[in-house]
Amino acid sequence: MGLFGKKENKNEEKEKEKDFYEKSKNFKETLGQKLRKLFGGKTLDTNALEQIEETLITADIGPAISYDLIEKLRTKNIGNIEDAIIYLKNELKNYIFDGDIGIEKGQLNVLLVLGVNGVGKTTSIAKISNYYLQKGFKILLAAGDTFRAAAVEQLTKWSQRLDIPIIRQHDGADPASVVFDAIDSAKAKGVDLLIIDTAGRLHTKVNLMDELRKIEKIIKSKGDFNKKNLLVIDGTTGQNAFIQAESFNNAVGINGIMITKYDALSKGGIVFTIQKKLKIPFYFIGTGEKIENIEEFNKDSFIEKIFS
Ligand SMILES: Nc1nc2c(ncn2[C@@H]2O[C@H](COP(=O)(O)OP(=O)(O)O)[C@@H](O)[C@H]2O)c(=O)[nH]1
Ligand SMILES: [Mg+2]
Repeated sequence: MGLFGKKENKNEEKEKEKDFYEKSKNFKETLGQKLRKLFGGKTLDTNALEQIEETLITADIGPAISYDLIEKLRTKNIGNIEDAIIYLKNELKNYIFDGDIGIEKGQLNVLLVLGVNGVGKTTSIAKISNYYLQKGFKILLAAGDTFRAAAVEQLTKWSQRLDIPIIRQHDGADPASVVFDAIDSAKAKGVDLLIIDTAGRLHTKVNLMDELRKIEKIIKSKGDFNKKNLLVIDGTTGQNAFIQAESFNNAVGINGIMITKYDALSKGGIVFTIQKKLKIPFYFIGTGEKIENIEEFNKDSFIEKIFS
């Protein structure tokens, strides 16, 4: 699968996707559940260690890290899975880190939300808005995904539900121009947080990364404020999410990541690979389709989740 996956035929695909998540919820097993099912009550021998390694890899933890972990585990003479899980949990904490998004009230913060179609950008923007609304932030949204009429509508609906203003132009408008207006408006209104939605794929000949670079340039030209690029990745897509992180990071730079769909089939291990290779912090986890299904990323509770 390429960077943009294969999502085209919108509605039908979306319905299928929903169906898939609904069903998969019942089958979702955490890494901990899998390990306990395979090895509970058994003595861990060399064979078992190899199988544990495989199980880590299927949870997207990546072959290099999985290999490291198992080699360390081998020297410890741990005989049962519960002790092995305790050991793995502790070790894995060395492979990830917490990040602080660094958004404070009383100044203009601009959050540029990036990611391929369908990962959950617009939904995440609604969740993040709600999260900061509760902290008393004054928020403004910008409908920068002008390439799909439905995208502008979707964000507009959220803005109505949350009762926050939105800057939008006509479908197909230049997103850089939307961003230009949005920053002026944010300054005029004394907004604490401007959140900009972007397209995940362009239905024109324009290259997405060029388009994003243009938006970046406009933001920079608007002065000096706290600007963060937030990449949204779908936790169910595994290694493809790593490719996305690498591509967006190379093109425009990523300050932090939100991993979504952690309630669905997510294996979560991709967090380790991304942090090891790209050293990018995770700020939030999306744990469902509802507005309140958002958590701040915390490495200890993330590891607990994986092994729960
Ligand atoms: N289960 C689940 N679904 C999510 C989550 N975040 C987003 N979605 C769903 O993913 C689909 C695509 O979301 P959308 O925000 O439109 O993605 P975008 O194309 O990146 O803007 C929608 O059906 C959302 O409800 C999440 O954390 N968990
Ligand atoms: Mg969207």
